[in-house]
Amino acid sequence: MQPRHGRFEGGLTALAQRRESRRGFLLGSAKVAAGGALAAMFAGRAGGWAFAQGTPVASALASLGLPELKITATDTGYEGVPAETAAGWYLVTLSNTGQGPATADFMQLPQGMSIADFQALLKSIAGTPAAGTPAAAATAMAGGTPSAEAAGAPPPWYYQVYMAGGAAAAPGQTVQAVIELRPGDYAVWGEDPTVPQQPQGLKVTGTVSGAPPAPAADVTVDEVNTASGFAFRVQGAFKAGPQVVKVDNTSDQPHFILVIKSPVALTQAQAEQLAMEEPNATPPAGLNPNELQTVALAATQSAGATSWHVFDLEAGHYIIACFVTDPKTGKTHAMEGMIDVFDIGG
Ligand SMILES: [Cu+2]
Repeated sequence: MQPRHGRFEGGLTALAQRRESRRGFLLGSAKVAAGGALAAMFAGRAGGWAFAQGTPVASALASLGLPELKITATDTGYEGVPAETAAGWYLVTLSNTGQGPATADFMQLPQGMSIADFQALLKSIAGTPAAGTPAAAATAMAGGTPSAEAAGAPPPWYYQVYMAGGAAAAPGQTVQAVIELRPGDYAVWGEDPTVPQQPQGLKVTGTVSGAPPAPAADVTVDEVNTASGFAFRVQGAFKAGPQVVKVDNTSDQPHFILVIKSPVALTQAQAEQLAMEEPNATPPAGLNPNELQTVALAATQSAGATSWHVFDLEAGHYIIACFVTDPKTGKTHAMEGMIDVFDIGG
């Protein structure tokens, strides 16, 4: 179990933090996981979601006429997930009525793993008596074999299964995404073993037919392999207000895009430094880490997956990053180059 996976590992970090505060343990910590001051900021002190209130449901994706999966995330689970649906492209509309931020990611389960097995697996991570220690959870993940190597280890299947992606929403918010559901058995889950939403099973039958949708995108983010690891290739410019963002994973590992708002402008080098630094390292001058906020997320999608999202951004300074761990190096993708800065003018 050599791979280390950000999301699972992030959940572990989160567990430790939960004793102090429930506030930061959800998406922020889950998305940042191992590695770097930036990660630590979200795990412990920041990571609060800040969204424009009353964001209207974006019509840009709704007008495609795709079948819709209307899902409500509550403080305990997901409502509106059908037991079974036909393969194809879907508009996912996620409404969050819970107290904390919520994610609904559509991840196929590996061969032989039922949704009950997956729920039990997450429980074993989040609910072990010594929960909060990476070793305890890693042991659970590794099937009970204690090993320093396995600390925070993710299951290797995580890097092999199809993940369509999904949406994430702050409390009270409704967010839309367009994803491709290929045939198979899915878990709709929060991408973190410690979130309160119980994963739900979804069987997708038949085959995907017809051309994929082609909504006009304001920004396209290609997720690519590079000599040093991974990178975002951003085409177009992020702007203020709701916008459609196409995410194309053409690399060979899964990625998410965490959109982080910074109170101060950061250079690319500073952002990279944040991703590399030790958790307690001094942040760049002028940056109060507590003021970093998660404002949007394109949920994890596997290699070869394409999705569209509506990000509603305001003027300001931003970082986009992926903190999935590269099993080949043990580093987060951000540490390998999958981090960028951009500004949106007022
Ligand atoms: Cu990544």
